[in-house]
Amino acid sequence: MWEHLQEVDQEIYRAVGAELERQRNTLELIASENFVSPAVLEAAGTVPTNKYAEGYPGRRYYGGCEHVDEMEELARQRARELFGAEHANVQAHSGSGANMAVYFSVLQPGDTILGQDLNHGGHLTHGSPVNFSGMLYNIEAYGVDRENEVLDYDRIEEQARKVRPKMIMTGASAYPRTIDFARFREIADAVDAYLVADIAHIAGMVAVGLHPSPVPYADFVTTTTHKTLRGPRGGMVLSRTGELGKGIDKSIFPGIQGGPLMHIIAAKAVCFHEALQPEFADYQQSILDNASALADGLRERGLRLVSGGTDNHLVLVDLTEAGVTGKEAEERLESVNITVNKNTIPFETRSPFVTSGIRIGTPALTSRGMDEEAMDRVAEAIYRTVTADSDDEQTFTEVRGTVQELCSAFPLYPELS
Ligand code: DSN
Repeated sequence: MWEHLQEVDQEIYRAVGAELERQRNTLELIASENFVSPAVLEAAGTVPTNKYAEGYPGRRYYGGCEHVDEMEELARQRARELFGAEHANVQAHSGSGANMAVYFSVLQPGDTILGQDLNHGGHLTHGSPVNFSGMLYNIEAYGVDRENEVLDYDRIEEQARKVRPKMIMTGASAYPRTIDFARFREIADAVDAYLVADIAHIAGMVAVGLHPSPVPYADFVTTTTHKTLRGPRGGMVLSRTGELGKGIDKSIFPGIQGGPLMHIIAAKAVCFHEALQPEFADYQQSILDNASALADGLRERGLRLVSGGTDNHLVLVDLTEAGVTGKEAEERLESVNITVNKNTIPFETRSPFVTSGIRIGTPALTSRGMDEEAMDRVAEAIYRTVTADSDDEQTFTEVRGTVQELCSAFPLYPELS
């Protein structure tokens, strides 16, 4: 495998091989990560990487685009079918770029965006002061209720009526509960604002109807393609046809991007094809079942979960009572080959580099075939690791053994030797 790479560049060959082994031998619980299928992996490594194709199918600024046109047209058609959308732009290089394209298509610098606070589960591009969104626009942030840690739509409506945003951003990176997009539409209509749904985390569930779809309600739907959707790294924007769709196409190219990544668009088309198969709905259901089992396992052992549990693919654990910070827990778990990320929790008192929580998601382990029984073992492994004394080497050694057993029982990429 990778014999040319091995011949030309030993250092990168070794690093890529080591990364494959890391993915195989660790429990990947970062909620935004996944393992693509061998078909998506192959498509992402193919010759359209050589092709310039600025423009859109049938309207390119370069010759020789007939085959990449076919790939992009298939990706667009399949995306529309998968989400029931009128218009799809599959060229966005990332979720961040997808959100930027939406803002640039209908907002002016200084306009007001009402988005979910980063500390309450939102995303950097929904208005963080260190991100272009916070630098260019006037940001007002909504959060979750202090008591039950879920979105309070009446309060958000009150806030919207007060700040009169031009756009309301919905969607989150660390929110374990279902989002009511229909209610957000009512709020947006009440203040005559655009409604944008960033479904990067939940796109797979939305595609198969296991989370309510924002497509009937939102003016724009943005997503990445590599999280629960299990495609290559990249972004996409769905919208209605007409002015909104035309505006997005112009905003992505020539607005913020030049040549699209045609090998990645080919891989997105393969991902959408896979997501249209009946097995994909089973996979999404298993992600949810596993997240629910993991939540039960952690809660029953005594860890506090933000909002008490989960409706989706992730749980947010508040470690305050466990006596470790998010940073310490992430490092400790990494030392036993379990990968998670530290995460702020609502009403956080620590810095984003330390945090009081960890975010844990099940898409990647579910792709390896792990089930609810395996999730209980994972919950036990996490619980033992974060609550052990920091010098309890025996516990850490035992947990490493459990991780190795699970990784061997659910092998990753056996076809890559
Ligand atoms: N960085 C992603 C996440 O981990 O949720 C969101 O873009």
